[in-house]
Amino acid sequence: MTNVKLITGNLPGMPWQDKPEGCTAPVWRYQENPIIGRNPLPGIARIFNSAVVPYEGSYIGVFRAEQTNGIPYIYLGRSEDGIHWNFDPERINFVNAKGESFMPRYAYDPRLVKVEDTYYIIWCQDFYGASIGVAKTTDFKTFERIENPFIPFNRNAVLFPRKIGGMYTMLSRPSDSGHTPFGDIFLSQSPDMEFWGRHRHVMSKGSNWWESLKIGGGAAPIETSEGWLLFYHGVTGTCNGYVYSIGGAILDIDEPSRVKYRCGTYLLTPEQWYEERGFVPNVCFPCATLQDAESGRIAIYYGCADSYVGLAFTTVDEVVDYIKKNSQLTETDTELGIR
Ligand code: BMA
Repeated sequence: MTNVKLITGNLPGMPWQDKPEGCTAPVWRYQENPIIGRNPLPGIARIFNSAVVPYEGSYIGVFRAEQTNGIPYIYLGRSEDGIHWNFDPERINFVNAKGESFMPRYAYDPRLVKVEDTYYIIWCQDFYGASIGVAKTTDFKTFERIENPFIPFNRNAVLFPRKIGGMYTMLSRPSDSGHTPFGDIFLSQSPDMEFWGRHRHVMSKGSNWWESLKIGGGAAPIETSEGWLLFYHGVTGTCNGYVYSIGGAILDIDEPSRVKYRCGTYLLTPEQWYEERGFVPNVCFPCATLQDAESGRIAIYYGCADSYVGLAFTTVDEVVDYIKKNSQLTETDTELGIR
């Protein structure tokens, strides 16, 4: 039994490795990382920053696949164990409501979230500037794009896995057209996944140095008895470029624009060769989790150095305890976030 309850389903067969002997960190890596290596498919140079969900007794995922011409698209993958993946040879064919092909010009950093009976894919795409695209599916055969939720520029949109106060709720990170050197997390709500409003500020970039440049939502928030557990990315700027680490926060369950706890230290930072070395060095970029309510286990899927997919593990007790013990909050964290 866990002290902190995961208010999610059970997933006893999910990927898992016990914490290595002597490890003092709250989150530990899968020993066989990376789980997806370079050139995973003909015409695809790298897969990273990708999201998975349990589906019909196994796993399904949406993968950021960088084609050999450098343009990213989203590919579907399936797995029996959540570790070894088979990818469709062609990118996902998004359609409009009439069933006609409706492809984004590019698509990257997908998240995949089930709300009620529908799976939503949320990604970054061109909308006369970088912004957010959304599609829905119930069968992973037809992927219908719905209205773009936000005007440019915006990235890192992450949907909550259930309605809050009767509203679909999405985090996002307003940005600019380039490699944005700033950025806070905001929240917006919608009655229908089409019209978005009630915008609230959630968290600013951090006062601690590892997240002093910008932050962005990561995996879909996980419902727990302490609030919404959010794994996000925090970025620092160095003389050699940006460094992306994984941070943790707990948001109020009914008013998630209020941060209850926010870890002053990172949970995972680039240390291994596959995180430090790659197309973009020094990137740990969380996009999804799997969790098992019974055991409290959590598996985090994260992009590594814009080149690989890695897995890391923790338990809800351990990570919530760590975030609470190391919490440092500011006024912009705890307030409702409207001015
Ligand atoms: C961000 C996004 C991510 C990427 C990161 C590091 O702006 O483009 O997809 O992982 O930069 O390059």
